[in-house]
Amino acid sequence: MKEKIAKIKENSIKEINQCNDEKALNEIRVKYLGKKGELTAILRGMGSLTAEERPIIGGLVNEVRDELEAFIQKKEKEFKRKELETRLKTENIDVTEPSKKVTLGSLHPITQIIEEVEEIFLGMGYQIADGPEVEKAIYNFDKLNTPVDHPARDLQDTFYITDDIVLRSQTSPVQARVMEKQKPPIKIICPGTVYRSDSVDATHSPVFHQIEGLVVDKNIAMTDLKGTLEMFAKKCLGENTKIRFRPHHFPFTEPSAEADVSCFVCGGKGCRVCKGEGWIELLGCGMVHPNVLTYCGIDPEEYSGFAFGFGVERIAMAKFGIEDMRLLFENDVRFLKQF
Ligand code: 2NM
Repeated sequence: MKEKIAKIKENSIKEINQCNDEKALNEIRVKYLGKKGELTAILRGMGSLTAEERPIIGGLVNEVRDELEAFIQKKEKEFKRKELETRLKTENIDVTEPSKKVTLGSLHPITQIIEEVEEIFLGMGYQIADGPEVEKAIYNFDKLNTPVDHPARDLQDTFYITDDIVLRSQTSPVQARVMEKQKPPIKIICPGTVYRSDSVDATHSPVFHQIEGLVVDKNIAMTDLKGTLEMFAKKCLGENTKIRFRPHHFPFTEPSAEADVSCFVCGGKGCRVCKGEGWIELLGCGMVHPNVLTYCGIDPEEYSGFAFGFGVERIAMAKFGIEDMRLLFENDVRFLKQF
């Protein structure tokens, strides 16, 4: 029996020494130490031994098993180290290889206009304000002097979430919120996304962008409005730009006006961009209605203000010569990267 164990030990050590990968090593482990392995078989057959032989043979088998196990593990570690070495040699990274080219994007034309207008008004001492796009009808309409029977409140024109919550149809609710919170002087512009229940065509989209401005202080007059907007038009569209005001109506301003600018493409002679008019409609504006001031907690006897607003898409289309608004929303990079 002792010779048999010695033979098993000799053979297995020889095999382990000769094997050269982990798979073969594992087969050796199964062959000798597995459930049906040669060494295990000896332990199983111990019943036929005498009481004196049993502890001696048992001890010997355990000794050989521990030795083999340790040797196998040592060999296993060696294989693993060798494998790592070859991987480190073959998978090394060439840090001198030129990297993949990253293409740099550009700002969306809408974002470009918003940032340009922000720069102009920041330069005139304005602050930039924003607020929720899902807005209370009170802020979108009531506080802006827009009565319950006004057509703008119609389900046909405004997206209602509930009876008193809407997707804002203008950014003026931001201004109502600022007036409520902040004492004059107030000088803000509010750029942002607005929503109206319109069908998509070359000049309409249910989602578009507006920039509205608001100034409230003591002794603010129509001349301040006109001077500010003239300066803005020149900075935005060129120093030779002229501006004209036509009477209009808005519920939140009184008096109200629309302002046109001389065509920045033809200078007023008439061309494709101004459709032969020489003038391009730029924005709506007016003196803040005393009711709006009152509803927002400002005393119209002490303070007055002016406000204005325009659609960013319209300006972007005119400035970049884009004839279909849908191009601004389809986000085809081949189109966008031209600007
Ligand atoms: C426009 C035209 C005219 C406007 C009014 C106000 C507020 F909050 F003061 F009442 N914000 N914006 C306004 C006035 C907006 O957009 C065409």
